[in-house]
Amino acid sequence: MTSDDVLNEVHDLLVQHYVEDDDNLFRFAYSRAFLRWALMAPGYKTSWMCGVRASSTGAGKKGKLLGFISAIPTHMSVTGTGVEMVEINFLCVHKKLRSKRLAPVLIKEITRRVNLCGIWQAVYTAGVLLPKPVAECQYWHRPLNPQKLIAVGFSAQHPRRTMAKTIKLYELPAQPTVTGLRQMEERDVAAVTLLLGAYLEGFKLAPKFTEEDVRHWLVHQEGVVSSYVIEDADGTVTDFFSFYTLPSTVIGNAEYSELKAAYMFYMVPGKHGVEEIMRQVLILAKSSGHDVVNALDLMEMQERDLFERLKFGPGDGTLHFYLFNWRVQDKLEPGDIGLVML
Ligand code: MYA
Repeated sequence: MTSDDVLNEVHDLLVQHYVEDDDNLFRFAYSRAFLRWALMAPGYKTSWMCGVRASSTGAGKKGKLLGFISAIPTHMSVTGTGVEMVEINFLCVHKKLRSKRLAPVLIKEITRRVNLCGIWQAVYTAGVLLPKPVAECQYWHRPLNPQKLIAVGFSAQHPRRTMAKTIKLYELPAQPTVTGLRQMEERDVAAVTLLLGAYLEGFKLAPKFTEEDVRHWLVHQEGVVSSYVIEDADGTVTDFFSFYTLPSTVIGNAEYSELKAAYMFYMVPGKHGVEEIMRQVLILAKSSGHDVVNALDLMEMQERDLFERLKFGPGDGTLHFYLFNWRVQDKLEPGDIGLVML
């Protein structure tokens, strides 16, 4: 990831071959800056970014990258026990090499490399159902640009609602509506670490973030992670929230090539409730050119009513959470999950 060439190779493999929706209309298109952010986490190791290439085609030439998997270190709290583990992400095999059991090879190899460092547990999420999820969460979607979402087939047009009425329905104020809201900066790291640490203790599966983690994951980075704090009149930070930007390629549409989605990331409701905070996310995501806000029904966002009041609609995707080599007594509820993976 420190080399632009390798970053480009991973980026290109994922843009062309990574996760698509069930109807193959959209494919995640992580930006280069996003991949650096996601993979160069505190404590990252280059040996945990594992690729498979085709044989070299000539002297000094590297073969094409055909498969990839990554691990980053994380300190997780699982039903009250602290566990050093890794987050596995970006497992991808070139479309022409599918169903040849390359994925199990990548998984075994990353397991070996992680084990070499004395780590025996992992957490990962996937849309597919594998044995055996510790939790299942549902996606919700809040249109910001309904006209485009309908044109690309992301949303269906309501049969008895005109486009003008649809646009009006999803209108939002141009500016945030709470006072004391500003972008999170480096100087907020200590306050946000304390607030978030205390908040995440309330969940059965959640990371434990150090100040270094918060600096990496949560200081505002334009176009990658958007983070905000809400301050009291005396300058005390009372609330925090963030979302990340993950575009998707619109496959085979003549009019639009990309859908710009914002995903709810970490938040700490304090003086303001979850609903008020999510409303600020909608406003800020809209004013920064996003087409849709996506959220999972985890943390305090499990209430159907809450999503409906904010005009989110339920998605057809389920995200399964998995733990490798760690058993939880009972299946966790979405409201037990305080972890957001990218
Ligand atoms: S989730 C994102 C996964 N990526 C995509 O969906 C991108 C598009 N798809 C592809 O690139 C391929 O279809 C993939 C499979 C690579 C997914 N997680 O090689 P195959 C099993 C785990 O013939 P392919 C993410 O990144 C499948 O059940 N296993 O298949 C988290 C079958 O196994 P079995 C999966 O389609 C990844 C086997 O692979 C997944 O060519 C966490 C077939 O292999 C999946 N998402 O390639 C990985 N999909 O026969 C686990 C299929 O047994 C980490 N399979 O049923 C475990 C912890 C490791 C670290 C431990 C450290 C201590």
